[in-house]
Amino acid sequence: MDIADLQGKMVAVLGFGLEGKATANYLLKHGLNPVLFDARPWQDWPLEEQEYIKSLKVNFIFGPDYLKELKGFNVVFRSPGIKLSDVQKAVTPGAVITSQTKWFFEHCPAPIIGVTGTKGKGTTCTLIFNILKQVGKSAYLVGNIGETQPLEILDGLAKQDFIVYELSSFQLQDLTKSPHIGVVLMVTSEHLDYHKDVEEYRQAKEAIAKFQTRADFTVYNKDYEASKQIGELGDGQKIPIGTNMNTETAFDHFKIQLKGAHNLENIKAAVAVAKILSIDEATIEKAVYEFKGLTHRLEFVAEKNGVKYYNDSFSTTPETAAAAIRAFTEPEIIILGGSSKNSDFTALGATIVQTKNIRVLILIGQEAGRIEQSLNGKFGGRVLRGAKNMAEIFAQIKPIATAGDVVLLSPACASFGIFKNYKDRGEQFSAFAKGYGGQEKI
Ligand code: UMA
Repeated sequence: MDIADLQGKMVAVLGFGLEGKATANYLLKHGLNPVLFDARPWQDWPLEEQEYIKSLKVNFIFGPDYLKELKGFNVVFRSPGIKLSDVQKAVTPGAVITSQTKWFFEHCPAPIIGVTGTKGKGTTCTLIFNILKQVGKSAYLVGNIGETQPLEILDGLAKQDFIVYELSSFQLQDLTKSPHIGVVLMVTSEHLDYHKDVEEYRQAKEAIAKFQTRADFTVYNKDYEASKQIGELGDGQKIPIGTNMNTETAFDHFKIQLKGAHNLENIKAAVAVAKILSIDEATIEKAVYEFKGLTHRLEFVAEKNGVKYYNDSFSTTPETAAAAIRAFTEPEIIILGGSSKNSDFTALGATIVQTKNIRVLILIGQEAGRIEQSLNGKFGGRVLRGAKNMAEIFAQIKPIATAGDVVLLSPACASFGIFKNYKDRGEQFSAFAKGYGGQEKI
């Protein structure tokens, strides 16, 4: 289906967040007249958003019953946060359900390097993007990372450009085309509040490799069963990576600024992609050594009185928190907890018990109790609970942190309840660590 095929059709844009806005603008630019749908009632939109929506001069159907109004629409662009199954149930039979990502994949003239995995996607994509930029390629970084929106750039793309696409399971699940280079990082449990079970979550990611031809490539982490299963799909040329597999490039580990063993896996994946693209060793090395990582991902934020503070607020799963915990040999004070995503904390609990350099756990939010239970009473350090905001967390840290300690925020949980989102949580942590957070409060 091409843009011209949409003329005269009833086109719906579902969800008016980042993706919905980009999609609506793309359709409007092409002379179409989409109708906007969103579960959020009109009166709940901030005034400036209302003004913006009005300025588009399109019809919109907002409110909790929005999906009921979908009947009769021929083409529906779904935002990733809206469940595909809900949309399938709501549309008239025969309607085309697509999305910004699906449309982009079907129309992009440039090779797409797609990266998926439970965690590490953003870091790996950014490193690949940096390597491509380093060799002077015209590259774009798009997708779940949320920077450039793909439909904003689609019309201007040419064959020689490169697209680095961070793909979440929500974006991958209905694709019928795979990227030219598909990267499958570690895949474990995540988003079980959205997907029915781990199996559905794994299946949702299959499109990263399933539709590849022999001219394509899959880089996958063979250490994770689910990654291996996904990576082995399709006809692409397979490049497994993993802990026991060295990249041909020998890195000086002291020069790598990214922390943690899991980040070495991300580096290996990015290097494998660079090799497929025949990028020279010196360029790869330079990009790897210069890369400091992303904000809120095991980011070093401050050192105060010999105590180092690391912000890993993006860590919203037990697996990522365990990986962050293992990244340090110094005595650790760890902040864990938040709102629930139905995660299983058993393995995280075991990691905490086994990691002898953990001095203190500061447990917060709804999941504090379940995390404490996962320790089975075997944790030798101190457990502090009850802090209700970042000021109270730092009030607990101050009297106990001593020179040489690492204070790590790697919550293993979503942030809602105490913070607006993971960014807010990480920003507040960084501000307090640097000494200017909430000064008027303490
Ligand atoms: N909405 C509905 N019905 C629903 C759910 C949402 O109408 O059932 C509406 C909301 O009221 C809101 C709009 O849809 O107005 C938001 O749409 P969205 O949730 O799809 O969010 P976008 O703003 O379009 O952002 C999405 C991704 N969000 C999700 O996948 C939930 C962003 O990833 C992504 O950066 C952006 O597209 C650009 O591609 C966020 C994320 O949390 C950061 N991703 C998950 C993750 O990384 O773990 C997958």
